[in-house]
Amino acid sequence: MTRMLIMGPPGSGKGTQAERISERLGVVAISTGDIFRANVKGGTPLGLEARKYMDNGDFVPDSVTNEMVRNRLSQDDAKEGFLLDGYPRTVAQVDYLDGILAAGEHKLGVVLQLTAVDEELVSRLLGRARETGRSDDNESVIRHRLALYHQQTEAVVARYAGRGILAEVDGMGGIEDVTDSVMGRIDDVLSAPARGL
Ligand code: B4P
Repeated sequence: MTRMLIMGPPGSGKGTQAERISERLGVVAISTGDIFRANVKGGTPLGLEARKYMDNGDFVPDSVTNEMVRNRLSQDDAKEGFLLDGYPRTVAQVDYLDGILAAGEHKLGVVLQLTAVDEELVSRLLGRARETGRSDDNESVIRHRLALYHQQTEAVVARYAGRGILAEVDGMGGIEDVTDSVMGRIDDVLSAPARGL
């Protein structure tokens, strides 16, 4: 079992691929976006707070998100390993996750980074908007989410690249092809010597 992250701009296929990796490796996939959406739907205090940010495409504040992730990672199904989807998105979240992992004497095994060009991302998300009507999938909000990714989350990717655990995967192909590439990259990184699992 391993501890992994999947990162990438909105629409790059994080949630799509996380589900498939989870099935293949038998590791629990935890999406911060899905947890927020479930809370919004349930009308919980966390959902009411998160909604103020999500509808505009802004990040939910680190204090709220970090606490939520800490609670989720303490549950039994995440004790032996997990695939975190959509977290961390800021360098402060990286520091916080480092603290959680260090407290359990754990390390990340691999950080997957899906890449795709912005115009493809916008087109995928507009497609999803037509199918599901997700409230943050309209063009101006999508472009704001992309800008935030470039401004804040690329620095997170750089941090993990500096640690030698980043596995970049081209997300521009079809879903099945991207899954094959992702699984190949996971094998490469996890079979390399001296990786913390
Ligand atoms: P997320 O739920 O993570 O939303 P997302 O970035 O759009 O990714 P998602 O996983 O849904 O989409 P995917 O790329 O798989 O976050 C939503 C919001 O929650 C954020 O804006 C923020 O407000 C908040 N939030 C979440 N985490 C946070 C954090 N850590 N800190 C602060 N705030 C946080 O897929 C998109 C579409 O592309 C789908 O329709 C899919 O079918 C399609 N697709 C995927 N792969 C494809 C392929 N290869 N070819 C064609 N189409 C493809």
